[in-house]
Amino acid sequence: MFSFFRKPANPGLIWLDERTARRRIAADARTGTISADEEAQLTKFARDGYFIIELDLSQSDAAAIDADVNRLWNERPSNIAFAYDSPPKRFSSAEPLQDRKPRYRIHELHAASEQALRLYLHPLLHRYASLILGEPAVATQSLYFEYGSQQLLHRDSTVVPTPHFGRLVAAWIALEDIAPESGPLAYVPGSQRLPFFDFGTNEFTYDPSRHTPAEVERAMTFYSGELERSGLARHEFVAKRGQALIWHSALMHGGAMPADENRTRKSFVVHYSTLRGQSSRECAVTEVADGKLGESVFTTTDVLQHGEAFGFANPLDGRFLHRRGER
Ligand SMILES: O=C(O)CCC(=O)C(=O)O
Ligand SMILES: [Fe+2]
Repeated sequence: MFSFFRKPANPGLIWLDERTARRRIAADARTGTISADEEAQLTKFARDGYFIIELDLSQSDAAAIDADVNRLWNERPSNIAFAYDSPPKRFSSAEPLQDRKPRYRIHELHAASEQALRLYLHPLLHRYASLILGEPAVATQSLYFEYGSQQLLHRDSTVVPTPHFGRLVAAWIALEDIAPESGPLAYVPGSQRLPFFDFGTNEFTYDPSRHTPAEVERAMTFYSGELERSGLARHEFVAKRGQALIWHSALMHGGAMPADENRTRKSFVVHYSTLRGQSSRECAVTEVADGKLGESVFTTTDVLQHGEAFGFANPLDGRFLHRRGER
């Protein structure tokens, strides 16, 4: 009805954002292409921009990840990186007593932990990521958090670049029962439909090498204004170990402010893009090389496979690309 009065569609749409989505999901269920569970979850995703599933993650699986994280802080290898906000640093430059503190994250833990690798290539997550993207997915990166991230609400498609805007989906997995005071994952159902801030001419992804702090400020003001105007409610995911929340690349989410930031909030995040659209994966680390502080950028084209699940190998084990931002 009155479809010609509808606002222009958001950029970066996927098939689940189209008006035909409900019909197509039902048709796929009728032909047996998707199961009844998948039908229910995709229907929820089309409406709310997320859904929650249960993964097999036993107490001892989670304990194995704890042990792997402890080992990284003890052995401090150079091919795994940790970070707060800025580009990550190699573990080899870590000061465990100072650096292992609230908000830190580990990049590509799957390269140093068998259980993290199992989650990175988990068949159920890959099945859903592929259904959402409408084609085979590839895990592009993993992030481990020991404490709440305290990240402001944001949309991944505007901060995690992908070759095709919006061809991105993410999964957040609880590695322990999450305490409400530890700063759970926060998210706003339905917010995937809000408009995007345009940095230029149809440019929606933040590029730290070109966009100024003033532009970032304008984008933040734009998004908080849109969110407020929408009246959409913010939820918190007080998850049990093994529960995973899968979200749309435009769903607003972040880390709630913890009442006790020293309370652990162990979680593992995997981002996925399309196997066909993404041929390599880059990662920058901040480090001193030739006496100068700057970023070294590495890349990999190696893709790990487990059954029908695909995921990029660790870029820090890959090829050196270039240095940038020498100071
Ligand atoms: O774990 C969190 O608090 C947020 C993580 C997040 O935003 C992400 O990995 O995209
Ligand atoms: Fe995010």
